[in-house]
Amino acid sequence: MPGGGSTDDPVRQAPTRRTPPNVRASLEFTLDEGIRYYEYPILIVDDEPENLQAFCLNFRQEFTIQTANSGAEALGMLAERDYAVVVSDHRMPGMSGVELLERTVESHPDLVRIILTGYTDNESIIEAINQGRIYHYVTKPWGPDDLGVTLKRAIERYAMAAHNRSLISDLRRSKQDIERKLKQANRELQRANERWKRLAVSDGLTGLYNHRYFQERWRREVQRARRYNETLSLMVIDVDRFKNFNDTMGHPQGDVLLKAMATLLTRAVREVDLVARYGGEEFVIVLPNTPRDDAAVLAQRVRSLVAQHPFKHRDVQPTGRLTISIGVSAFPDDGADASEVIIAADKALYRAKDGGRDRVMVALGVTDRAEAANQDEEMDLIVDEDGEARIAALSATDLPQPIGLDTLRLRVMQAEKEAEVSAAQAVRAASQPGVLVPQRIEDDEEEFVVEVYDDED
Ligand code: GH3
Ligand code: MG
Ligand code: MG
Repeated sequence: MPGGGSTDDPVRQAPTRRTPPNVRASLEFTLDEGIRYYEYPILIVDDEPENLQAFCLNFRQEFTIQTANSGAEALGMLAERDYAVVVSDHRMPGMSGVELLERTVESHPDLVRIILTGYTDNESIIEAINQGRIYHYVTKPWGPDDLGVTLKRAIERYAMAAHNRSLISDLRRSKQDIERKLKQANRELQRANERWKRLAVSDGLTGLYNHRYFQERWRREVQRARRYNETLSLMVIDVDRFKNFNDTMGHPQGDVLLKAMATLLTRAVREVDLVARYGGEEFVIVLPNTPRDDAAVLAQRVRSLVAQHPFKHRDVQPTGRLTISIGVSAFPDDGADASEVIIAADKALYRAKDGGRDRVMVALGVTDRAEAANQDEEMDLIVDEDGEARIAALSATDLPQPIGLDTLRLRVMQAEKEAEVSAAQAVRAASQPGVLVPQRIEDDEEEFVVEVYDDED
C-alpha cells in the first residue's frame, strides 16, 4: 500500500502520544528514571509495506513511529514536524536511502540518521557513515532486539545533542550577560579609579592639589623647562596673621577662610597654572613657561585681589583686611634645581613678611646673589605734585650704572594719589631695565616700596 495512510492500516496507526520532546525534562529522566523514548518520534522509510509493518509491530509499544513509503514522502514529513530519528531503507525506487538521509543533513542537523541495508559493502553507505552524515547502519534482516537497542541509543544521542545545543545557547546568553556586566563593572572601576587618583592628589580641606602632588609636578615641570629651555616661575603664598584669625574666630571659621582663599587663588590664575596647598595656611602656584618678571606682576595682582576681597570676618585682623604675602622665584634664574627654586621663593616670602606683609618679594637671582648681599640699598623716590618723580638726593640719572642689582628698595614719598604709576614712570625715566613692582607699605603714610630687578640676568 505505497503512498497509503488509512487509519485501520496497522502500519499507519498513529502513535497515541506525540508530545514534542522536552529537552530539559528528558535530561532529568536520563539521570533519574531513564528517557521516555516515546516522546521522541521516529520516522521509518521503506518502499516495501511488509517491512514497515514489521517495524511497527516490533516497536510501536515502546516508540512513537511514523512511516513513509518513499524518500520524497519522508522529506515532506520531516518538513512538517520534528523527528528524533529517521530509519531508512537504502534500496528504494526514486530516491535512495543514502540520498534521502544526506538531504536532511543541513535542514535537520540533530536528526539521527540510520540506514537499513542488505549491502554492507556498498561504497556510498560507507562513505556517508565515514563523513558523519549517517549515524548507524543496520543490516537486513534485522533482529528486533538489536534494532531496539540501536533506536534507544539513537534517541539518547538526539536528546543529548538537543540538550547540548540548549546548554550552548544558555551559555552564550549568560556569556553575553556576563560580558555586559563586566563592561559595566569595568566602567565603574575606571570611574572609581579616577576618583581615587584625584583623591590621592587632592587636599581634603580645599580640594586643591596637595603637597605631595605639587612636589612631584614641580619637579616634572622643572625637568621640562630645562629640556625645552623655558622659564618656569613659582609663587609661595602665606596668609598673614592667620593665627590671629584662628584664635579670634575659631578653627572652623579658619577652615572656611582657607577654602575661600583656595577658590580665589584658583580663579586668579590661568588654566595652565597649578595651584596647590603647600600646608597649613600656605599655598603655591606653579606658572609654566612664565618669566619671573611676568610672575611678579601676576603675584601683585593676586595679592591685591586677596587684599580687596571681602572675606567673612576679615575685620578681626589687625589691618581690618585679610592679606597674603608672596615670594616669587623662577627656574633657572633662582636655582639650578627644583629644591633650590622653592628655597629661593621661601626666602623671598620671609623678606615679604619682614617687610611688613601684604606684599610681593621676588627672589634674588643666582648670578647676582653674592653682589646683592652687599648692596641692600635703600633710596628715596619723591613724586612731586604734577606727577613727576625723582630719586631723593639723587637725580634720576644718578642711579647706579650698570644696575647689577636684583632688588632695589625705594621709599616713595608722595603727595598725589597716582603714586604707583608715578613711581613706575620715574624708574622708567631713569632707564632702569627690569620690571617694576610698586607696593604700598602703609596707607596712611603713603609710602611705597618699589622693587626693581634687572631682567638681563
Ligand atoms: P604670619 O603672618 O607670620 O604668617 O602669621 P601667621 O599667624 O599666619 O603664622 P603662624 O605660622 O604663626 O600661624 C599659622 C596658623 O595657621 C597656625 C595654625 O593654627 C593655622 N593653621 C594651619 N593649618 C590650618 C588649617 O588647616 N585650618 C585652620 N583653621 N588653621 C590652620
Ligand atoms: Mg605659615
Ligand atoms: Mg601665615
